[in-house]
Amino acid sequence: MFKKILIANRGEIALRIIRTCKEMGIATVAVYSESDKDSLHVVFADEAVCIGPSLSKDSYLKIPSIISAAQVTGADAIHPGYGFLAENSEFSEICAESNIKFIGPSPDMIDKMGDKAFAKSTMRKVGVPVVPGSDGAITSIQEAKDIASEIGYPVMLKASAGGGGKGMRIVWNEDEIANAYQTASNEAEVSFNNGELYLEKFIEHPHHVEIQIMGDQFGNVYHYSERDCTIQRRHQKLIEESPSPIITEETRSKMAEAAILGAKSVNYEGAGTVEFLVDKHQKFYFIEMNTRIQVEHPVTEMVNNIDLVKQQILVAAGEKITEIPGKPVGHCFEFRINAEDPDNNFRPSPGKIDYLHFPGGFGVRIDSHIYNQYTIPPYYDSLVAKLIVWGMYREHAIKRAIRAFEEFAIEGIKTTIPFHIDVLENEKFREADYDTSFIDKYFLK
Ligand code: MV4
Repeated sequence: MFKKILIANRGEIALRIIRTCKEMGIATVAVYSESDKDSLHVVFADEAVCIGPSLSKDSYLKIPSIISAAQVTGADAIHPGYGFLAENSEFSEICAESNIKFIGPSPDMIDKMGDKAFAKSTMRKVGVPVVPGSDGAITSIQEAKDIASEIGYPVMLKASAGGGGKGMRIVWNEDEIANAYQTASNEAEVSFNNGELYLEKFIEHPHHVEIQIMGDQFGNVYHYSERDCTIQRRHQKLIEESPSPIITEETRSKMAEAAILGAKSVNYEGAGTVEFLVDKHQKFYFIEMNTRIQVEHPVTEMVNNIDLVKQQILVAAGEKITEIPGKPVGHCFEFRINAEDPDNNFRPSPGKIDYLHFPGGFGVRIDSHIYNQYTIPPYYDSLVAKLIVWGMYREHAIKRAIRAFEEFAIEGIKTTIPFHIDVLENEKFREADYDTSFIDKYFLK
C-alpha cells in the first residue's frame, strides 16, 4: 500500500481524500496556493507545500511544482481529485515517468475518453446504445447537413474535446446549421484549442443518468447505483440523487449492463462514470465517460455504503476489489452549496463568512472545507459545501433535507441554499415530474 499520498487539489475534495487516507493509515501531503494558506486541507494534511500564487495556472495546474512537491516530501502516489489535472493525460504520464502512482486511469485511457467523439464511436462499436448521429467527428458543414437531414432535426453540435456544455449548440433546422457550426467550432477552438465537432440527435426533455463503475487491475469491473443529475443550470449540476426517481428496474439493469460492457471492452481501471441520457420512453443513450472521481460521488456512497475514494486507492495500489456492491439501501440527495447569489443570476459571491452553522443529525452529511470567519477566495470554483441527505425513501430524504436546511446558517456571503429550499418545496420536484428544462421553467428570475 502507498505510504504517502499527495493530494493535487483544494477545497472540499482535498479534505474528502485526506479523511479516507487517515482512515487507511496513509500519510498525506496537501499542496496549496498563496490564497489557500488558511484552507482546511492545509490544516488536516500531515504536511503541506505551497506551490505558487493564487491563479490556478500558476499553482494547481502547474505540473512541475506539483511533481517537485511530491518528490521533496517523498509521496509515492498522487490523487488528483476532480477538475484541475484530474483528466490531464500529460500529468498522468509525467507521474508515471517520475515513479509516482497517479490514482486514476492510464494516460491513454484519459485521452481516449477525453475525445468525446472517439469515446462515443468506441462504445457504439461494442454494442452500447449511443445517441444517433455522426460516427466520430465531422469535418464540414456539408457533412453536418447530410447527417442531420438523415436523422432529422433538431440536432446538437458538440465539441469533441468538450463535455459539460462548452462548444455545444442546438440546431432546429437546416437554415441554422452553418452558423451554429461556426460558433460552436470557434468556441471549442478558444476553450480547448481544438475546434473539432460531432453531431447527434437532440433528445428532448431527457434525464441525465450516470452509472458509477470501478475497475481493478485484474479485469474486474463493478457498477454501483446510478445518479440522476438532471437538475442543472447552464450545465452546472446543482442537485443529484440516487436512485434515479424515473427509471424502471428494467432500464436500471440494462443501463448498468451497458456501462459494464463499455468499461470492460476498453479494460477500464479505476473509478469511472458512464453518462447516459434517458428519454421519456425509457430509451437510454451513452453520451460521455468521465475518468475521475466526481463531485456527486457521495450519493452513490450513501446508498451503497461504500467509500469510493478508498476503493480508488486500493485498486491503484494493485489490489483486487473485494467490497462488491450489493443491493442499494434508501435514497440520497446531494445539494451543491455554491457561493453564488440565486437572486442575481447566480453571480459569484466570494468573501468572508461572518457566521456559520452546519446541520447535523441522522442521515445528514456535510462535505466542506469552510469554517466560521473563513474568507472564500475569488479565484476558484464557487462550491463551498455539499449537503448530502439520506433517507429510507425519497419523500423521507426530502423532508430531512428541508429540516437540515432549516438548521443551516451561512452569513456574510450569498449561497444557493434559498434556491435548494425552493426546489424542495416545488410540487413537481416532489413528484419527480421534472426534466432538463426544470430550472428554466420554474426558477428563471
Ligand atoms: C444533450 C441533450 C439532448 N440531446 N445531448 C450534455 C452535457 C450536459 N451538461 C448537457 N447535455 C445535454 N446533452 C443530446 N443529444 C441535452 C443536454 C442537456 C441537459 C442534459 C441533462 C441535464 C440538463 C441539461 C440541460 C441542458 C442540456
